[in-house]
Amino acid sequence: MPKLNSAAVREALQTVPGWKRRGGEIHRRFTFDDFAAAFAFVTQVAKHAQAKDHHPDVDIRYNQVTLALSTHSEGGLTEKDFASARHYSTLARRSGG
Ligand code: H2B
Repeated sequence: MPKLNSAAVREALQTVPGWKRRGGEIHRRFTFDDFAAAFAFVTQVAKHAQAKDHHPDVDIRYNQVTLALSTHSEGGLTEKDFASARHYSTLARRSGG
């Protein structure tokens, strides 16, 4: 899967509200009711990451979860990262995030 150029990244970012670019990755913070809800979300994220063999960086702070995505093998962002971001946004919405 090819690395996206800057113009393609800007276009792809429009499809993932709330996600921001930071260098060669995109990140978003999700807020839940409490730690249990945040952790349950992360469990769903982990299942998807394993299924797709594409793993986000995960930071959990009580009820806040920050996910960061990049494609290490390409040294930047690919459509894989944006597909994952869209999925995680949907999962979070369903989990009250
Ligand atoms: N996750 C992410 N985010 N980027 C990768 O390039 C990547 C990954 N590569 N998960 C996968 C695993 C690779 O290391 C394995 C061997 O398929």
